[in-house]
Amino acid sequence: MKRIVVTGGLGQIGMELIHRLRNEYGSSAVMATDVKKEGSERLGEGPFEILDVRDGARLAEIVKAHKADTVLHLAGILSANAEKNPQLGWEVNLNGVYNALEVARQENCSFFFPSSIAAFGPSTPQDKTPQDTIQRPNTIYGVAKTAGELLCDYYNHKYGLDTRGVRFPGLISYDTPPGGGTTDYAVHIYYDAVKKGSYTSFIAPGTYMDMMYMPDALDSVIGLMEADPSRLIHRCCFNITAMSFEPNQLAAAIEKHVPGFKLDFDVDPARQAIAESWPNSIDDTAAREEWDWNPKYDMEAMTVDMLEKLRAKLS
Ligand code: NAD
Ligand code: AKB
Repeated sequence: MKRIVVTGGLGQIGMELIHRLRNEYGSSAVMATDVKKEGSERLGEGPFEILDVRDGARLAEIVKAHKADTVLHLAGILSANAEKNPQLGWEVNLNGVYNALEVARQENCSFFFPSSIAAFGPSTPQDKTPQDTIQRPNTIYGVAKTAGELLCDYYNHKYGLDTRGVRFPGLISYDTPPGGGTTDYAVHIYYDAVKKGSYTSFIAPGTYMDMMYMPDALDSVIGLMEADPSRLIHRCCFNITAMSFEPNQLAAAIEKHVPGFKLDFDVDPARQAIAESWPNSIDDTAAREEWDWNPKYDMEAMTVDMLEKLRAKLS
């Protein structure tokens, strides 16, 4: 990656990824875009353009003008929000991917697609979910992610486009709040632990989902995009994970550092149904074998760092 365009750059992932990419490749090499402008000042030095990914012609102008060789397509509507407006979810999450792939094809750019554990569904094997398995998701977010994965692979075999992607689990971070997903409870719990010493979870006890700390997620994007293509058997998308837990286990890890921390539950049926349709844990052997994926943070290391960073941020 030398000259990069990022869509959806002001979200939970984009904001941190752009800082990291600009440190690595230079500020002027990384063009940040998003449908909104609010928050763009937090990106600091480097180019920024307003872009709605439903507007393929505007995306083409930006990629051409930037002389980009890589498009990192992060723009999206997360699971819980997409379920509230499925039409918008489809337009942004699938038509947006199609537009971005077409531009990447015309400009011969490498392409990164952030799929999700949401690309699996109730009929997928739930434990140690294999890399290649049944994908019949029942959310509009998951349907668009699965279709996006297939489209990325199609562009690879049809046009030889260098498409690559991962199935992110729930991402946990302190810099930018999550954008309306099902795994957001695992971020909110840390904020409330620091602010109030207690948290009310919208996800029920016993609900296991894969999770990852943001520094590992950023490493995964760079690691995969820089990987030797001759080693890649898979393209779109690789299972990756760092941990799997249910709410009480996370609360116990937090309680070690926030004495007296209390967790209770007020379950949201909509988000609970989504969570139950996703795997309990996924198998990321293919990513480990094909591009040396190896996360650094487990639940304990993440908890220590999250609490330290949030105490500094919220004090
Ligand atoms: P986010 O909601 O925090 O950010 C998404 C960004 O996309 C926002 O800044 C939003 O303004 C922008 N956006 C929305 N509609 C747009 C449009 N029409 N045109 C251009 N930009 C638009 O999401 P995130 O957590 O940063 O996720 C980025 C990508 O990674 C998404 O595709 C998401 O599905 C995927 N992903 C995220 C997670 C996670 O836990 N954060 C897990 C799996 C996959
Ligand atoms: C969500 O909950 O929607 C995201 C995801 C796992 O895709 N965090």
